[in-house]
Amino acid sequence: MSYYQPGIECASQEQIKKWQDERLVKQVQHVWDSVPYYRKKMEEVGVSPADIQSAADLHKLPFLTKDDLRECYPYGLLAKPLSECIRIQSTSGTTGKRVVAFYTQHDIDLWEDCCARAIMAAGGTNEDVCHVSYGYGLFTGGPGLNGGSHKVGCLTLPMSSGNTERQLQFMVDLGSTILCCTPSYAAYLGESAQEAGLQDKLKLKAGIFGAEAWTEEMRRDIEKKLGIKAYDIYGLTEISGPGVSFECEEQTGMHINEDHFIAEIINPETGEVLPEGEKGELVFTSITKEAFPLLRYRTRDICVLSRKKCSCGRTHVKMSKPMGRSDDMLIIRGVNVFPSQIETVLLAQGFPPNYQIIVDRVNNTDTFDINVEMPPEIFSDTVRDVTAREKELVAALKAMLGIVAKVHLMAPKSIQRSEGKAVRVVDKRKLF
Ligand code: DLL
Repeated sequence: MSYYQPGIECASQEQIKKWQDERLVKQVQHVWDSVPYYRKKMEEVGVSPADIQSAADLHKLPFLTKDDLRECYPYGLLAKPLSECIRIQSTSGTTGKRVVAFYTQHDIDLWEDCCARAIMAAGGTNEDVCHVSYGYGLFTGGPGLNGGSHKVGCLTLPMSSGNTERQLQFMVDLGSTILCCTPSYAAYLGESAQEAGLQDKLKLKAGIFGAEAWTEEMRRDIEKKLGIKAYDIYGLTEISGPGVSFECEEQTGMHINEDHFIAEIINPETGEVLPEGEKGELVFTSITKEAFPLLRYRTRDICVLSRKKCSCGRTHVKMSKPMGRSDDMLIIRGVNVFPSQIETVLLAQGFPPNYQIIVDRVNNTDTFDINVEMPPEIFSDTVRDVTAREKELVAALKAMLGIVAKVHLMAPKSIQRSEGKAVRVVDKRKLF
């Protein structure tokens, strides 16, 4: 079976609307019947399933946020009995603020279909060797693209991330033609291939890169180093994982799989729904998922939607690359990091909450430094003791965030105080 589904991906606007209307009505009834938390939220705003007759009524439903997910952790939003759920995935990196998502077999199927569509849009067929270097495990990148690759019928290499030398060796030996990983890792693989003189031995033709922001300059750099066409892919754990939207050959935005997800753009301050073409926060409603069907979930990603006709023939709405966030989450080396997690670790380790996070991108790799003021008692310790405290702090931060930060311990009162909001984050990356 082909996962480029002209009947679905190129359906008329009327057909898409019909699917969305019917599926939304069913989905609202499903969550009302099976999730007491949802029912309460809907009752609080005086809405019942009878009020939702079509997608035009979507705005009547309350928003759902990460805070709701945390409040309901772990099983509070589950809409199917555990006996019917077969998988859990979780957001990248974090421990303190982990979000868990559940899947039935049906949910896995539709997620893998979405990833298969992305692979087909990048030119993938059953002749391809698909090299998946996204992390496997709780992170959705590896499992999602792996499943999509199987559905397309590619020969799938479940490499996961890391061990760059072996990645390149397999790429050459097995003739990988499609690479799936974060753009940062793709850039690193490209650089390493160049250094090892392997560029001419690579058979790669396309790459499917996402999970973090990347610029057109970075795209060109990766394309040149790996000799490929590089495609963007977007998604988030809460809405299933990668494949919520993906680029086609026109590369003017990512088609959202509208038969599964309804997208809205809202004003992040007021919650007002904005007309097509206006920039705002992206909100998703999943209309076909069974186990973890989120309605009007605020992604915090700032985007623009466009229904301009696409030369590829797909009719599904396109979203721009995310242009920022409406919260303070940073994505560093593909991992979601909240400044509040860093503060939690500092306080637990006996440091004052006087710190500054400095993020930059050097040679397409994120650098992550944290300047931390020492309390006077540590400052007066011997150099050896201070070094030991620094090591402990680095380890505790790694345990919390899942990535390593370079910590710089500084003298008390050396970080500039602010008269207004403290400037906790200095993000020097050019991401958008
Ligand atoms: O990053 C899922 C994914 C895996 C997407 C592999 C693409 C490829 P989370 O860890 O839950 O899930 O992080 C979701 O990452 O809200 C965006 O802020 C950001 N993000 C994802 N894709 C892109 C992209 C995965 N293509 C959060 N460009 C989202 C920019 C992206 N940001």
